Amino acid sequence: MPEIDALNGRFARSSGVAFDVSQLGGPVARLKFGGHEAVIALRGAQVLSWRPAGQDEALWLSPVARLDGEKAVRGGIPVCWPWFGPHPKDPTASAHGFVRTQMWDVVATEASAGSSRLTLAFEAGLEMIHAWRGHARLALTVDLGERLALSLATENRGTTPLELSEALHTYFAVGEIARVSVRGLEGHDYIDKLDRDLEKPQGGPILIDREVDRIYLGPAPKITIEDRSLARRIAIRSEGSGATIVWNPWIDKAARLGDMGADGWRRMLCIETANAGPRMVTLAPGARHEMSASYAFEPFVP
Ligand code: TA6
Repeated sequence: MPEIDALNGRFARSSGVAFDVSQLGGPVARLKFGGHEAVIALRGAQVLSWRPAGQDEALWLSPVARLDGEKAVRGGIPVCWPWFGPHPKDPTASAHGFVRTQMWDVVATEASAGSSRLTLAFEAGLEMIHAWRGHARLALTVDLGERLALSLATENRGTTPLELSEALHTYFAVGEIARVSVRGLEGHDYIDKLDRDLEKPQGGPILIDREVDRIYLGPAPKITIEDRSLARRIAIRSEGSGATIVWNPWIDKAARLGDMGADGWRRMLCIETANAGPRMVTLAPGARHEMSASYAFEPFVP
């Protein structure tokens, strides 16, 4: 566990960046800027909370989340890397890679006139786990300004090409899933993970009235979540991403997961900026790849 006083001594930035131990049991960074606030767990480099000025919490977090590393924290913005979903070859490897339960290092912080910023890094070497045979440096930068912006950068430090799939697995808080529409993916084909991985076309806006687990193919520069019950719209912008996952477990899957609380499935929607499915990234030795997503509230009259 990193020493909180040492972290604050080196990286605290006036009122913009500070470190402490979360009541969930692990070290966190707290970013503040112009009335906006965000909390990032150092374990997993996982954003746990984003509260824009004048708004309720924008991210959903499991009521039983713990930061002890025993289990990936359900909610906030998990970092899925170096594979998305099940390991492509090893069924014993954990889903969504191995960095979301590991402790990351604080490498930089900044409080400027435009934002408060935190950069965390993780060195994934050969000794990591049997399912990984690479050497890479991973960095996640979280920028809290009028938007919340995340950038996930991978540098291949090995001597062979690195095959990569990844996601910022963002759990957005919604008032009532049945009163939400997702726009910006119209006309995209998607892989339906619940129907034999069949590829299907998306007609109009996405409405959620059952379990949905879809990999939408192709870059989607702007996606919006329109939440009629909270009367708010969240705009999601992305770069360096060739796929977007839309996921809601609905009733039965949520019950099987067992860590979503009584009606968590009604209060969340995952829109995940990714490179996944057929849209993998291949990094030559020494090459660097960056995937970014930013989130902002927009005026919305239901
Ligand atoms: O992103 C959707 C998904 O792949 C679902 O299939 C479901 O497994 C979800 O991720 C949660 O995965 P996790 O390993 O965090 O329980």
